[in-house]
Amino acid sequence: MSKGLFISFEGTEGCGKSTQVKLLADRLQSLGHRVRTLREPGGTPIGEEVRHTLKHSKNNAAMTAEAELLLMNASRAQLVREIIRPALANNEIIICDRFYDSTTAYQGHGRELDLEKVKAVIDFAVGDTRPQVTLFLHVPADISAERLRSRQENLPFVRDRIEEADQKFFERVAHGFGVIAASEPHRVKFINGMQSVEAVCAKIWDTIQPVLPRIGRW
Ligand code: Z5A
Repeated sequence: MSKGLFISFEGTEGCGKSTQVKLLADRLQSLGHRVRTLREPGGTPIGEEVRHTLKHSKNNAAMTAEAELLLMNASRAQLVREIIRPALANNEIIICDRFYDSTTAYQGHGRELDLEKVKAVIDFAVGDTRPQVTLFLHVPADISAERLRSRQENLPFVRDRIEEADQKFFERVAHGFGVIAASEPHRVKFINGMQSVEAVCAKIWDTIQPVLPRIGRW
């Protein structure tokens, strides 16, 4: 009998993942499912410290691409073993805001690290714990940047090392997500993130609903 369900959300910054993670979790919970929402990097006390180091620490400016790759996967290795595996064994639904496709896109394509080495690090971090369904929210780069800008206008400024990368980096990341989606169409579902929040939510539901009966209801 299959155990739990593991769903990941992927896409470039501001594509609407966090908005849709919450909407999907609320809907599943209202139907009686046990749902756990997580984010990467982070999701555990250790992972949240690693997240701070990766993004906001005042000492992180000199971080190398290799250190970034390993820290992302240190956070992931902890999350998989501390939270995801026990929750799946307990028949819960995991919804994760980013998982290893982000490493392939950002550290592999974006930072231009060797893709085979990136894959080996990911494999070591996750073992056989992999999402059954990945929702790839696609928005063009200019919309991604615009959404981030408008959100930041309403929040106090917090420096983020990864967001300081140049435009070419983000173009490579966007290309990387396209390559991933094309290479694994059975798992990675392309969702047009340019529609209204409600329309994106409906499309996601159409994708997720058919896989729910496999794990039943509680
Ligand atoms: N990273 C990595 O390099 N390697 C890895 O392995 C992993 C991650 C796991 C995590 O940042 C960073 O780590 C990220 C990748 C890297 N770096 N960058 N740059 P994060 O967790 O802080 O943030 P994020 O994952 O990039 O997502 P985000 O910026 O929080 O955006 P989002 O969750 O995709 O979007 P949102 O918050 O739901 O929406 C953004 C805004 O758009 C907001 O104002 C919404 O109200 C609005 N919105 C949402 N949907 C719509 C629609 N449909 N229409 C119009 N407006 C909308």
